[in-house]
Amino acid sequence: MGFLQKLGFGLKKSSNQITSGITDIFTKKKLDSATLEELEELLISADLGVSAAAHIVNEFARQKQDKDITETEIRTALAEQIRQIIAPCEQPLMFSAEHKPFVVLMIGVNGAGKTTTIGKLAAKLQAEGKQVSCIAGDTFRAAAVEQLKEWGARAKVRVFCGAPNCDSAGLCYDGLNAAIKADDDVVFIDTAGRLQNKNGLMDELKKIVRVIQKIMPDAPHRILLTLDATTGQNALAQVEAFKQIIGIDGLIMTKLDGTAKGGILVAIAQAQQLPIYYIGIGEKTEDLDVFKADEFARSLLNLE
Ligand SMILES: Nc1nc2c(ncn2[C@@H]2O[C@H](COP(=O)(O)OP(=O)(O)OP(=O)(O)O)[C@@H](O)[C@H]2O)c(=O)[nH]1
Ligand SMILES: [Mg+2]
Repeated sequence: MGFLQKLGFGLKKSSNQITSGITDIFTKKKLDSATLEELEELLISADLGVSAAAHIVNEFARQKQDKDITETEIRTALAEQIRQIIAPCEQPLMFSAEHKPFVVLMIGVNGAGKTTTIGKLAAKLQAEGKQVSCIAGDTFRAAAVEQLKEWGARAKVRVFCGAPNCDSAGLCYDGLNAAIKADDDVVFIDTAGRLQNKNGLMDELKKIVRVIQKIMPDAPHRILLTLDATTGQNALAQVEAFKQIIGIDGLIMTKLDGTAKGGILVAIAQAQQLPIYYIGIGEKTEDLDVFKADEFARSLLNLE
């Protein structure tokens, strides 16, 4: 199965909720203001957010009101409205050779998929011929280091790690120096999602940035926030929190497979002007791919 097929498959719970809702709303009914209101509520309940839902339905109504249209036409028109909202987020992440190494700091709450996504990206870049290393900055949990090491072994990528519970920023400092010495093209820094408390986590992230800037003043070249789609509306609050404290260059949304909350990607695109570089639809390397607005919008409406 290709990524697109898998995406359609993974988003089935989200798209079924929306499309069966559309069927219920429009069966034997006219496209009047009451049905449009129901449609808006449906999109809100599918996690697209109040603002995006209102915008989509208004545009849809402007074009289609009082016209006799089939259900497929309704879905196609909605997919196009969604595509327009999320299209600005479709931007390639260039692991530019101008920076050597190109340093990527991966952040996000615990369980969001940071370590897994680093593993997948490292494997992909390695396969493309880039020299990659990973720094196991999550020194808080021994299992986190092991997990990254397993990915590293699979991808044949070096993983830099320290003693259990060692200072994370210090480890990142040493890891980046090692990467420079080894002439790596790309370095991924894994971070902890959970510390004693939120302030502790945020202070540690800021400290990591300060410390690596002592070696490379323009690093990290990307700070990527990993978001778990299954958390729904809470993902919006996570973006805000990390944005305020350390700043974000782009997003990666994981676990779009098997959730009914895939619409959250649309809410985030509407609320934030941030690139969505990759989406994850499973646990394997091939289950991560670049975000394509058209594919996503059509899959969310169960269109081929
Ligand atoms: N189904 C699915 N599972 C995923 C995806 N991405 C990650 N996972 C799984 O989610 C779980 C958590 O992923 P991790 O990569 O450990 O998350 P993390 O952000 O590093 O978590 P902490 O280290 O605890 O902060 C793992 O079991 C992953 O296999 C995805 O796109 N789809
Ligand atoms: Mg982790």
